[in-house]
Amino acid sequence: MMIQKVGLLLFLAATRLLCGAEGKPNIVFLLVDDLGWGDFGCYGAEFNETPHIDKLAAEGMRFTNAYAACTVCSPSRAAILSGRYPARLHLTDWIAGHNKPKARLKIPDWKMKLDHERVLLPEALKEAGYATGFFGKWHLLPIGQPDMQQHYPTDHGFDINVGGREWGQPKGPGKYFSPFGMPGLDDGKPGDYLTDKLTDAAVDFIGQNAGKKPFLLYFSYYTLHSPLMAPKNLVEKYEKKAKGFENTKNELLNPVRAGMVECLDNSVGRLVAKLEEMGVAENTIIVLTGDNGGDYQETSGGLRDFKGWSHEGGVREPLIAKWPGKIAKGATRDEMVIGMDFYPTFLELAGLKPLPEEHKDGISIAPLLTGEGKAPERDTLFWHYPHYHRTKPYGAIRDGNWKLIEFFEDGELELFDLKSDPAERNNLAKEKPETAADLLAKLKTWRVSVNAQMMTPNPNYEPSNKKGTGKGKPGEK
Ligand SMILES: [Ca+2]
Repeated sequence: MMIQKVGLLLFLAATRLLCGAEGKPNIVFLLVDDLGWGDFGCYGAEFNETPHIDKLAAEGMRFTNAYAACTVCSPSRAAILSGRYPARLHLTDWIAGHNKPKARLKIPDWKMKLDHERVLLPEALKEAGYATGFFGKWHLLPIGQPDMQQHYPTDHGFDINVGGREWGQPKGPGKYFSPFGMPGLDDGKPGDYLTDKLTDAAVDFIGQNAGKKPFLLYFSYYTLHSPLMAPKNLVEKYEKKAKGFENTKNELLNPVRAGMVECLDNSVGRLVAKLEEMGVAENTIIVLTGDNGGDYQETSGGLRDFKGWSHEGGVREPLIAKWPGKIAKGATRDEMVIGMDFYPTFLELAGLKPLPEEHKDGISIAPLLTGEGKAPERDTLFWHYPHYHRTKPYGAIRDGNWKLIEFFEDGELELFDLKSDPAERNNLAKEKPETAADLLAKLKTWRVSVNAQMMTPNPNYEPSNKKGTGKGKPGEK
């Protein structure tokens, strides 16, 4: 272990000894997989029913410009845990990613794990006296590498791991239904549903710790990732609803996925009820967001594209935060927020000193949440995806209301004014070349500053081989 890390951990432990952990707020962090910007009622959905989540938003704060750090799973998760851009971590694709040996550009030698040298969010909170529980999808194990067994949630600061393994989706014998084949999770009985069983375990964790020790409940739902599977009664409910549904917003009328959303909503309701039952709801911060966009255009709430794409539907996420008496009820904020921000935000809300050498790319949004202190002055965010997926490899910058996307293969630029054109329909790159050039320069400067890995010309490029190189239309893999 690096000396710097030992020093930081000692510092945090001293904080605990000097100040104690008593009275510190509990943190419930709910990370939904493949969550579209338009999936919840409080973000405009009319087909999906999310009464508990809508109540959470009504009792807390809702953000309209919250972002995932990447358009696919693993980098977005790594950014939340580390407070660092995926580009800085060199962890820039879902694990294990796509290998495209015939593509025009060569993919850099990227990392499939989080370095142990880093002090991650759960490690910082654990040293400060928190109980730390991980539930659900991890997707940060270096598959096939010799040290794979050293990168489970419990190797990165969590006391317990319920469900986390190398999988990016349920791959057990029954997938979303029992048996699940996940570490630390009761396999249940035939018909038991994964989201419910993970919630059982999370509810138990609250029961065990509430009032005894502050806790971080990190619930990283497998849902709403494919394969789409939901309990029969809910599928039937939404099959009925779909018949004759007036679909004015071009929503996804998929009864199975809507059933999954309702199970998620029930899970949130059960967690809130348990916090209330244990008498700790007032001293608990709940944050709910997603790791990347939904897997369908129709889940994006009118934004362009979805998971795996460079446009807003791939990365803009619902974000809801509730802390009774501290975060204003029913408030909406339009400031930009991104995955790396949760780490310093939780430290500040817990009354802990920031660790700026760790969460280098995150800023605390605590002042936005509580209305106390100086609001952050950041108006620029970046994305870096040197990989082929649904999209062609790209980098992007959002600077105020401007968004520029640079496609690495040919240098093609797309420039959008998100204020007048939130759906990114009008590419202004040719009309506003100076703005495009200014943003491109900022994007390039940022890439150097984080030591981003770049693509290189591929000596084995075969122009005729287009399969899976991001030339497809939305919806094609
Ligand atoms: Ca995901």
